[in-house]
Amino acid sequence: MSSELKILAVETLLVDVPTIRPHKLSVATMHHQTLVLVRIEASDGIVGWGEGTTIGGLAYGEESPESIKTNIDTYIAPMLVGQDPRGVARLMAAVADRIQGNRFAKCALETALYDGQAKRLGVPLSELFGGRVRDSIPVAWTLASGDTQRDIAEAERVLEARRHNIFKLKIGLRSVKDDVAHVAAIKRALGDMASVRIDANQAWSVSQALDGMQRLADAGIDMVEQPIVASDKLGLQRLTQANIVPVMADEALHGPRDAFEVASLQAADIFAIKINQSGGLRGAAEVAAIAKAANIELYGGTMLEGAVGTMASAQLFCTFHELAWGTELFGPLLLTEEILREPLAYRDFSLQIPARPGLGIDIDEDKVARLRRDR
Ligand code: MUC
Ligand code: MG
Repeated sequence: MSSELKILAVETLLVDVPTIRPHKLSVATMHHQTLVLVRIEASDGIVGWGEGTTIGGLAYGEESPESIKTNIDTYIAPMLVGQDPRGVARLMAAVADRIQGNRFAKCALETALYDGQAKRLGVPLSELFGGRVRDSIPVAWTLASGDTQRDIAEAERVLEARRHNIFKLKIGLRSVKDDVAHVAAIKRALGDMASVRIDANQAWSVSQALDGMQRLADAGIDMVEQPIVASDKLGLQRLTQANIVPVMADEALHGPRDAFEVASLQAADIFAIKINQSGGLRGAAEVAAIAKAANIELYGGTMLEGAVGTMASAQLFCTFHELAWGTELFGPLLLTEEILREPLAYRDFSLQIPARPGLGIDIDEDKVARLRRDR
């Protein structure tokens, strides 16, 4: 590699964007999302973008938007500036050797490097992961207004617009009985036109989960996501092996090591693959490979990222041979502000994946500059 090409700057931007309505999870109620964007500029003029967005400050994970920015700016960016941007694997290996944890920060940086390198090579990012097997992917919508009638109206609206026919319901704040009544009412209203699933975000005990899963199965719910605390993999194993309704692991998966443990224990039927939770695109691809080897089905998860993280995820997920449960890559649709010159294309219940080089998106840098928090 020529030594002339260098990384000139690594910039981390915090961008606060209001949500279209309150988004209620068992761990947090979101009124806005803080996008953590990374911009890497190289001496050939190529700019790569990445995203390390999380949910609810420190409510969901152990990295906050502010810690991601501080740790990149203070510790990781200085390792990258002046280096050749073409050696993505080499750079990320050096970062892994010297930086503990910080999966979201690493994901944002790795994505920005891959975006830049794919643009340099003139190929979509998916090509760096073996090439795509599909040009669009199904996208679920999360109903989480906290109000049953409002959720039903919202579901009917997006179903009618052929935007989503898979719905994930956020529960865990109320009693199991009240939550199930809410879910059952929505499923009754939508009938066979939609797949309805729930995500309790770790809210239940094992016994609550066994009770809740039976009631949910009776109501026609297709799958339950992370019903119990992430660290209890044996509990997840009990729920999976109870064989009531398919169980998806989400927060239990922090990269390949966890994936191996959950797969070895046969503690999930489905993995939610998330690029940020996995520490980057390569980590996520490894999680998916472990799932495949263990005959665990795949679902493309989200940390409610904006357009950058959403498209990075899509560019990876479209390379998976099987994606039995679709994806939930709807993050940008939950936000009131558009940061792309041309919005992502959602139609026919799917997200269309551009074939242009890199992530295939065009960031409106003026808009981002207006929305960013840190100056
Ligand atoms: C999660 O736990 O899956 C995904 C969709 C949504 O509404 O929240 C996220 C996080
Ligand atoms: Mg989840």
